[in-house]
Amino acid sequence: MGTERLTVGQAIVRFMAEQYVERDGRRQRFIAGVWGIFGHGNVAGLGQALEELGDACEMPYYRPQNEQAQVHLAAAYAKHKNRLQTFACTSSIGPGATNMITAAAGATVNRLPVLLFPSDYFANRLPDPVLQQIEHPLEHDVSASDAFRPVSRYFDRISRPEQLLSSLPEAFRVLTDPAETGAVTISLPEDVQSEAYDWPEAFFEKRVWHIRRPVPEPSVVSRVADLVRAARHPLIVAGGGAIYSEASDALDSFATRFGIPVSETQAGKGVLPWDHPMNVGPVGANGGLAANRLARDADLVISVGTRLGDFATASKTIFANPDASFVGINVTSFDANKLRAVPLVADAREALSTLAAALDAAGYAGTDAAYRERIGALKAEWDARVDYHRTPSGETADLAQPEVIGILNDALGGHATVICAAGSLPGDLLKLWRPEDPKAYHLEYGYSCMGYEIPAGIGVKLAEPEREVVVAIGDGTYLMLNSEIVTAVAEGVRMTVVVFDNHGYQCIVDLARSVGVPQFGNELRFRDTGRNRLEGGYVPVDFARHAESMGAIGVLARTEREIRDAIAAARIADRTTVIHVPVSPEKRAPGYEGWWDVPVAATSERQGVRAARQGYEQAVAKQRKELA
Ligand SMILES: Cc1ncc(C[n+]2csc(CCOP(=O)(O)OP(=O)(O)O)c2C)c(N)n1
Ligand SMILES: [Mg+2]
Repeated sequence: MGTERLTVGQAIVRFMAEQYVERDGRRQRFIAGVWGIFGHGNVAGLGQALEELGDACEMPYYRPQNEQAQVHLAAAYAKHKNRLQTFACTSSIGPGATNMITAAAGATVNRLPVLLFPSDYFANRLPDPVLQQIEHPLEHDVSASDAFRPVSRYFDRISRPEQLLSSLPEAFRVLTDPAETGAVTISLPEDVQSEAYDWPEAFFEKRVWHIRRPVPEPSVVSRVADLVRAARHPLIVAGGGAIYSEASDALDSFATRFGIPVSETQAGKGVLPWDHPMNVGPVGANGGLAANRLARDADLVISVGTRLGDFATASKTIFANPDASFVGINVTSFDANKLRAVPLVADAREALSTLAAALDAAGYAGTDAAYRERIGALKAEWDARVDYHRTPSGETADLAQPEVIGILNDALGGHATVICAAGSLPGDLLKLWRPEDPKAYHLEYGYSCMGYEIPAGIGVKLAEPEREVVVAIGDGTYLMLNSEIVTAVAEGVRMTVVVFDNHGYQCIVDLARSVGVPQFGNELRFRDTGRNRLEGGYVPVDFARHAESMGAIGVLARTEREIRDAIAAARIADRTTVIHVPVSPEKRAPGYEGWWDVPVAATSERQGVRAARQGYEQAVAKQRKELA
């Protein structure tokens, strides 16, 4: 077999171009392109390679404004593609590399594949310390890139070119494995990146990675079927895995045939359309009235493709029935075993259809009429609450956030993808947004990383250009990471960014109040020099003009009419539009019998803190510690 002489950077580009995935007989390229910011670490390595080979390999290069953002973008792209395709990201050494770590953690937490190539200091060490080298005094082989280790599902450092021969295939195995996927990091010393090697030609042959759908073990299926048949009030909790596995049809028929209600997590919302008779809405700390009441009484909880984060379980208080049994359907054994569940380790779609067949074979007819009636009544009550919150009341000077959500959702319909990640919006969207397909609701609420939203909008738009995309973002979050608007403009991406301006971090204001802390540091206020605190007037920010300065269309919209007009114009605009909507700092959707464990100071001179602590101790007492 012949060889081909290429640099490490060139070999990576050639290799990535030949990696495909296949699931259910559908095949596609896995790496859609490479995002990167160049510096001395990668300009002669991956940078040179992309310039020379990118066109021939159909491996396009994209330039973000910030390395963190490119990884968010790649993760969002992968999420919208149900993990069947992603981007690779390259950075220079030191700060360029560490900028990617936050978003790498987000990808890993959310089980989304992203392939990262931070650069690293010289393997030959001759120029040490190279610009941006940390120089750990004790461990000479430690570099900034080592900080990727705890946030990656696979990490390697290439100190000799031939290490790629084993490292790259392993990287793709992890990326394309539904149970192992997350951030994969291959750190590339800047000298090695441009060194040449005689690669075996076979290394660049087309390779198709099969995305497995593990089937459940028959003995566990029959055990779970027994539990379902014995249950009177079963409840399904659907998470992101149900969407990635494209299990909507299987879940629909399972829930409909057996009369088992489906509640949803942030990642799972949309797996059934909001108006599906068995969709009882969100569960947990930010849950709705229907799902939370059903969860409280459920005698069997079947989770499907969820990591059961504290928001979904209301910090282990929402499944309050002491006799409840738990079943965990998950492709990842780690998640399937949570809540001490009977673990049905399998692909969500396969598990649901196999379980349905087992129940049919056992002659199971589903839940009784009384339970189905209760489900219908609770759902109707919840839908009416949602209507109520979404309808403008005229009670506040500026529109309230839930009202703006209603206006946007009505104007855009149930197939536009709404994107969000942090602040008070995720909770309100979870309760109030009404998706009509599984790709119409895109929340990053595993890492809840402020800054995900705008890059994610670009990622979703690149994944599905025909889709209407609306990024719902708080003012505080916008101020943290907005520069990818420039990228959206450069790439010709048309999306709509709606900035909910309530003068600061209002969800943390709410949280501070709940732990007895008065207003402190969370609003965007001038310094009151007398008190030396941030207690002056609001700092005004003109978000529309700010967006205009980056090349987008900027609009200020205060009323329902203005928002509707702005959305209508944004839909036919030739580029990205940013709509600045001032909203009431006070009014958000209320809680519905959920709880979130946030500790309260155990001692304080302040009466408010002591009162909050008392309430906290009562709430903590309801936590199901045995489910830890
Ligand atoms: C990167 C990052 N830093 C800090 C936090 C903690 N945090 C969560 S929400 C929030 C404030 C968000 O403010 P804004 O976007 O204006 O939304 P609002 O709460 O006003 O709805 C903060 C600081 C976070 N989630 N992510
Ligand atoms: Mg805000």
